[in-house]
Amino acid sequence: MSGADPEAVQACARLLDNAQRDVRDVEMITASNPWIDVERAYDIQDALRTIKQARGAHVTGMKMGLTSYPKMKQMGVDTPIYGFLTDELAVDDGGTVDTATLIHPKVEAEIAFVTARELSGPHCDEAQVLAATAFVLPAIELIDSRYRDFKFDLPSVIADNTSASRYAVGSRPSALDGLDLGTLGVVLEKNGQVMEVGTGAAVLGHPATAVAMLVNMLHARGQTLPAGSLVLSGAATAAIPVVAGDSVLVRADGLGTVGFRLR
Ligand code: 0L1
Ligand code: MG
Repeated sequence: MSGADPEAVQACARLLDNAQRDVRDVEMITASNPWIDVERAYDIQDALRTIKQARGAHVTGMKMGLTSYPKMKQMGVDTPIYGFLTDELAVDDGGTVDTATLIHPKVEAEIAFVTARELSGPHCDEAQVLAATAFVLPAIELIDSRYRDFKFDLPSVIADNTSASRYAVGSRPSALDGLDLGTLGVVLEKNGQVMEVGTGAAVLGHPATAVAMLVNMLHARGQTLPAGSLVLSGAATAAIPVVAGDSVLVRADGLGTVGFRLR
């Protein structure tokens, strides 16, 4: 970390951690901390991860966010963002999520990668990601911004771990042989009804491109993506709001399904 007051970084991370634990929305963090740029926002995200690990959470993977061109345009940015996943966020396929622990949840369909080898930047590309992929899985990400009304700017959402809240991956791993993740179709259902359809191409043209971008972004912060990493590559569909009583399911061509219920 450089260029930021470590105490101020810690205070921001604690505020966002408390908001999540207390299920309480807060104003976007840059409103009262104008010094937070993208680099400082990743410092806050790192501090948030350290706070959670100190409490016993284990990092289970990484996620890419803002990977669709419409979302990037809406935020006025040309680069996606990344966050981390922990065991506290993992939901079993077919499991249940308690909405009393959530502020204003939305779900989106994703494709998850599990890597067989370490990947490092700065020039990681789609081919390297595919060569290093052990298998892929259908995934659902539940995002739940800690910011009031889901309103934030880019540094604020990075500091808030890219709205990461829960995730589930399918139970059946698929090797890449014969799969074209770029053209693969994805359906997001709620209560048995199709709500959104998408393709792998909605994720930066190809989900492996998003993973390569993650690796190159990690390199810029002196990190690599270790072998055995789970990566949520980004939304293949728009995110839809969910409430207690809803059941959500993702069907991805050739990858199977994954779902959970909210109570
Ligand atoms: O996973 C995502 O694409 C979410 C990134 C953060 C923006 C949002 O909460 O919509
Ligand atoms: Mg997502």
